[in-house]
Amino acid sequence: MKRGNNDLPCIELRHPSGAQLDVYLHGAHAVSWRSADGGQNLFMSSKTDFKPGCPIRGGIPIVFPQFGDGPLPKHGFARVTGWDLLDTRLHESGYAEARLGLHETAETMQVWPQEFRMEISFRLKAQELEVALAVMNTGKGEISFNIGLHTYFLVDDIAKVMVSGLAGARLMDFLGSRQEEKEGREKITIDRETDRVYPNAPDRVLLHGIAGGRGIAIEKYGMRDIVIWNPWIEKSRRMEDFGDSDYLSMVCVETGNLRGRVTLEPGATHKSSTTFTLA
Ligand code: TA6
Repeated sequence: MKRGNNDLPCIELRHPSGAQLDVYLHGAHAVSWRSADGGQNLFMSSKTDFKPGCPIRGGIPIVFPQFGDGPLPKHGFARVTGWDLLDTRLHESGYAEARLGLHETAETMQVWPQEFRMEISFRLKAQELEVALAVMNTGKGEISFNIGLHTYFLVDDIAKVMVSGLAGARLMDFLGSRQEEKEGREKITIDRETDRVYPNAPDRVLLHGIAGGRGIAIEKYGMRDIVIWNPWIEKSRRMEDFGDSDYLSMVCVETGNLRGRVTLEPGATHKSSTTFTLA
């Protein structure tokens, strides 16, 4: 564990191949993923804050228990709350793992009066990162929540980015009619502000054009939805913790139960994960 930006504690998870993942306890937020090939795979804004209570802009923000706007802080409180480091280890099957935990606090009970335990496991291999989530309902009543990963990928040039694997999938464009449409493109490119959800999306998509001209496979498990987001020019200018030209170097391909919610009976556990594999 090191002291990172603003003296916040940060875990450096290393794999024998040389791959490394840096995760802040603040928000259990992965801010850097350097694979064994030396490539940095996550975008981080140069203008982000590392202040308690503030979300970090970039990396892999955790969305829980709310996606988007609503009665809770946007995208929920998990990404702005301090998590506990449960353990780190090199697993006998060859991945390096860091496990972090979160449960209800007086602050979370004020905004979301539910008892829960949540764990996130980062499992790092040479060219692969799995992020696994588990939520346990430790209360006496049913709970219902969104959960997911708002992953910011580093790209060389947004004009060269392409997402494949969503052709024929249903979508809703948050910037358009918000009516259900169908994705007609085999290769989705980004040339404007993009903010669209693919409910019940295929479990595997490919993102082409991440830094170094590489591709990455994104495989979700127990997660229904995918969101693709890029703020483009005008929204970038309005975001204080985001550089005006940062939209050229990033794309969010988010995975989770973001449109739909998960409902858990007392004592039940929901497990979900996303595996990122460099192609
Ligand atoms: O996931 C897309 C989105 O909901 C966009 O509408 C945009 O607001 C983005 O998330 C970033 O949200 P944030 O709260 O991190 O600024």
